[in-house]
Amino acid sequence: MKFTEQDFIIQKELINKPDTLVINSVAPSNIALVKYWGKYGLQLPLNPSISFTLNKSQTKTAVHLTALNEALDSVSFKFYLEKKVQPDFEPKIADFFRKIQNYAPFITYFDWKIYSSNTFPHSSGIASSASGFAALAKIIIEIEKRLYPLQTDTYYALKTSFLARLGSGSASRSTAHPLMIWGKHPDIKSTSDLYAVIPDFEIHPVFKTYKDSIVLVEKGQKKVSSTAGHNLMNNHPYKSIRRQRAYDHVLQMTEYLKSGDIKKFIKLTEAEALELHALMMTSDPNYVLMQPDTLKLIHNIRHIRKETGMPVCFTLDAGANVHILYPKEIFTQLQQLLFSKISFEIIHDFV
Ligand code: 2P0
Repeated sequence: MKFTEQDFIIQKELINKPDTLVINSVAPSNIALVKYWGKYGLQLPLNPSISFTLNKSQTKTAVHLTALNEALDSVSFKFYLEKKVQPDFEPKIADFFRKIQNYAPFITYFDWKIYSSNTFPHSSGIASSASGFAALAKIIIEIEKRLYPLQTDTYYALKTSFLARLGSGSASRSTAHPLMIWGKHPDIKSTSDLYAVIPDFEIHPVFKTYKDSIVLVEKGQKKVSSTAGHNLMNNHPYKSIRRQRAYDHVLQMTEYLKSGDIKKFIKLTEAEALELHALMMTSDPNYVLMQPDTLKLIHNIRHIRKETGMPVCFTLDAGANVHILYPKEIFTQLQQLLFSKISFEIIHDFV
């Protein structure tokens, strides 16, 4: 079933308006295997991407709503992160509310207090915008369900991803488990640029319990904001070839995830991570986002794989941190050979 933007627009008039509402939600982070890099229009992806949804790295959000006498032109809200008012985050949230107003007009009938906390250290380089906007989108859909309860579960699920996308592209892939594809792919049914979908194939058991140990090589604010990074693709010399390769990679990745072909999975996952960084190194201006310790870890992971035959590999986000991916059965061996020798903080997450 496919939905259009038009399908997600709802009437402005409220039939019933509760005086107060408190709603909680939790949403996880995700790690892309084939990366989203570059966008156009209103948060639409230049290429399709596919990701594992994580479990431990989460944003928990609670909203307290108070009904207003009449709807405002924009949403009145305050945002608290770890119980502290965070005005720095307000412009991005205000922008999100503005973008979704057509699809959730009821948001302007309330005054919002938004309380968020992350299970991972803030500014650790783990994308809090993905889990953060996914958690907020879930809350908005929960309100919609209460005020307009007539739609199907599929509609609400896809609209959650649709709204999350308008907050942050990768957030569209943080709304369901264990795997999501965002971006239209001509050879994969039901995919859309508007929202992410759970692929309609059975994922091989080995990947259902895959682990992602995230090594926090570099904490702190990102060197290049994601939005600035995506914009670098607009005039990138490799834009069209990257697009074609991402199409091919998403299709290949779905094959490996189905068949459980870990060897090919490893080769493609690492190639995608390096391709993302190669794109940044060849943009104008260009960026080197890896640190010496990122490279050391990459070499170490490859060395261990070669010497022991263990199926361990890495992927990277748009930063210096390293995501180490492996089947859960080899955790103890990796603990001895690798993790115990790393001096950085490690978050042992899983699919
Ligand atoms: C991804 N990244 O697929 C890619 C790979 C980082 C590297 O999506 O501007 O925070 O909010 O849509 O989603 C990070 O970008 O950017 C990202 P916006 P987002 O996960």
